[in-house]
Amino acid sequence: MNPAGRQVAGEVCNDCLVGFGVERIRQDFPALQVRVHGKPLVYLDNAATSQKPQVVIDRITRYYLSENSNIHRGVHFLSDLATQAYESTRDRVRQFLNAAHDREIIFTRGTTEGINLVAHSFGRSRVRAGDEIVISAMEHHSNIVPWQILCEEKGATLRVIPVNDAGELLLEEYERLLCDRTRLVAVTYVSNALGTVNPIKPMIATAHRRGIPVLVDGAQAAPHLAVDVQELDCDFYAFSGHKLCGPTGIGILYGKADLLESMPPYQGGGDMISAVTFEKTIYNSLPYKFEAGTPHIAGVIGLGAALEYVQRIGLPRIAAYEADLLAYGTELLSAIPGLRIIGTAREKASVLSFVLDGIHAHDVGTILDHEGIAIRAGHHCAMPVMKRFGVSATARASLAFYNTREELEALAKGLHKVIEVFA
Ligand code: 7TS
Repeated sequence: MNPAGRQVAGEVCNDCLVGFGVERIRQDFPALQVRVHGKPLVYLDNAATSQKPQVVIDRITRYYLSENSNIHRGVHFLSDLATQAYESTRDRVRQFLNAAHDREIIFTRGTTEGINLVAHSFGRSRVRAGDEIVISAMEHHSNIVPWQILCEEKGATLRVIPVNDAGELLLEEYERLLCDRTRLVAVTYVSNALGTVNPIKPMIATAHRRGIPVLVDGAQAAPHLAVDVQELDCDFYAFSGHKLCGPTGIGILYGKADLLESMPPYQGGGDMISAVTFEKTIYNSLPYKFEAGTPHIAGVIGLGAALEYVQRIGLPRIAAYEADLLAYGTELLSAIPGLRIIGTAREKASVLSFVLDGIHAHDVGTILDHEGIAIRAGHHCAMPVMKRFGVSATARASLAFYNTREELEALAKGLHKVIEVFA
């Protein structure tokens, strides 16, 4: 409670511990008040991007209104202010991930750029002809294509951990794939297409027993699961701000300091150097070596506000609330005739991917849109896993902590309408 006795969003109060205080939380998100085709918006496309709370919008506005300046280079007041806000977000991210050092936190454009950074810098300097990179069958294209490009360039081979019919990784097959030629394991924590939560901690330990580093794609995990990179012992962890209540165009790559130290720069330019002559350039120290050019300063500052907001609610509470929602949504959808859920792993987070007998996912999405319900329909940038399940597309409802049971009931009602239209 604040001094006026008003409950502040995310504050742990008795009410929130009994229920979750979701109606109060929803008021923090202006976009949730929007009406679509004359109906209240039911936003179930959170795996694509989350909505933004007012505090994040306000923080970005404040930066542009009264703090706008470039960082790391000014001797003037505003530049100092912007630099402090930028660097204090780095420390907030370090705390969020429980990384050991601020210099292990690199600001990127998002998960995609984080993975490309590792593929270019680590990959190009460490991978040779005949080497192997291990990924899984449920990866987003962002964690497939950069490795394919690298393998093609180097004459290396991509190996793929298969999944069972529930959408769980076959861990014995994984162990079998690891060998002396494996240079890196790159695997997603949570699948965007299936919702599977992979057992990444034991998977990392398995790779480390063979001296193989592991990159974790945390794009879908960061909004739902508390992460401790030291406890997981992952070597790299990438995520995007925009799926976690933050702005688009900003993300994080965590890397262990000794690995990052040993890697060449990804891009050249301002800020990543300490001295330049035409004969030779001396690179800056971490993390700046990997942050060439003027960064997305407003995005970084907005991400800081988003992490503060999410941390005040608390990821363990978010995870518990969302687990209840997911179970309820699964129950509702399972009762719909002709509906098949794609991805039925024992450990799941946030995602309900499904197909309806004889109805294309895009038609499902279009009819639901008329009801004000936003879902995603398509291959979810995970074409190989669609193929694995024998479908070209699914309809996907993906949840956030501001969704409600009533919204899932609206989804189920909308799906009955879809079936009626095609009857
Ligand atoms: N990895 C996973 C597991 C993802 O779900 C996504 C985005 C990415 C990487 C790429 O993140 P970006 O922020 O760099 O684009 N996934 C989705 C999705 O499921 N629908 O839209 C984007």
